[in-house]
Amino acid sequence: MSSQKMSSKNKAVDAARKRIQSNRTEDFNASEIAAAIVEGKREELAKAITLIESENPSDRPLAQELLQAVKDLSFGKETLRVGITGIPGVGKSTFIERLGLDMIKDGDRVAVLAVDPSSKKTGGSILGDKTRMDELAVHSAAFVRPSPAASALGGVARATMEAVILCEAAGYNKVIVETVGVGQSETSVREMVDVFTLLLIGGAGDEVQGIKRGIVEMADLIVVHKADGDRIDTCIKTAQSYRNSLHLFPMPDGGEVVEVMTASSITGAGHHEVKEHIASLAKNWRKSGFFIAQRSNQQSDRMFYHAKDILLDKKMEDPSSKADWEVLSQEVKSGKQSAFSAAWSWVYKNQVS
Ligand SMILES: Nc1nc2c(ncn2[C@@H]2O[C@H](COP(=O)(O)OP(=O)(O)O)[C@@H](O)[C@H]2O)c(=O)[nH]1
Ligand SMILES: [Mg+2]
Repeated sequence: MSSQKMSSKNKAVDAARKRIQSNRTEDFNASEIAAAIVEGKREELAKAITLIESENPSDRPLAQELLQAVKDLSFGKETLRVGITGIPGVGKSTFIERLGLDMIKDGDRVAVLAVDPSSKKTGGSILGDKTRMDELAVHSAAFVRPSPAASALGGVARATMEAVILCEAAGYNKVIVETVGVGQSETSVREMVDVFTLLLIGGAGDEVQGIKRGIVEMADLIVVHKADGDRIDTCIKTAQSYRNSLHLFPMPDGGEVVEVMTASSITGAGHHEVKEHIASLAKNWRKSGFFIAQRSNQQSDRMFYHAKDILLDKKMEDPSSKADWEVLSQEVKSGKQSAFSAAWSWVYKNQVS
């Protein structure tokens, strides 16, 4: 890196630090915060996640400094990332409360993060006021983080990916990511977890459940949830019909059959089996090399998404480029230009070197 580039990067880090310091009472020192996170200080972890969730591009230099400092301090601890998806009301949060507490009984430390694409509209979050994780949220071996009310899904997903790393550095060896199974959010959650679990309701067809075929194909494990009371038989039937239709799908890359299980988070039935199955998938994948291969691919995909964001931010920083954007986006809105041609001319008109 040239000394000129280095000093402009340092300037940006300094400026971001000053801005943050002026907003917060205490000093923000990336290496100190990183050390505190690795020691397991929850407040520092929460503060760091807030920084990486910031939508303000001027917070990015400090965020990357912090992430690098954390990476330098944490060494290859064995961790497991579990994604839980399904429509609102399927019982994801209730399921996670039980799964998380069971994991803690096994000696794990558990972090729960949420990705909620609807938070922009509602201003709320899936974990929000009704977390349904009452016990987990206050447990000393758990860290429960509500979904950020960020504007762009890309932003939420990017921040969550990095939050996973921060939680692991803080000693949470199990990280559970909750996401609503509508929209595109589950695609990005798929890309940040090791085991992707789909929760379904018994007796309802795919359409009713808002489940796109593609999501079923992405799942490593399907749980027909709320298998209790007079719903048990229906749930068993639904599970069987999914098992039958999964036969038509190609064998997943990991080489493990997609199990369809039934469970209830009220009675606890099936929970032990689900937890054990998740552990056995991870174990088999570690043995076969698939676990590491999947994580490495996810790492390089993340670099790609980050680069896209950074390039766009960089171009927007240039005032004339920003002004062009406004003009062109008006033309797109009024139908004068196609979105593609406007984007093309915007990118090539003011090339930022
Ligand atoms: N009968 C039954 N109800 C459940 C179960 N799990 C959750 N619920 C209920 O389903 C509703 C939605 O649960 P919640 O965890 O908030 O769902 P989420 O929106 O998917 O996170 C709540 O009223 C829960 O009490 C279950 O296993 N059985
Ligand atoms: Mg929920």
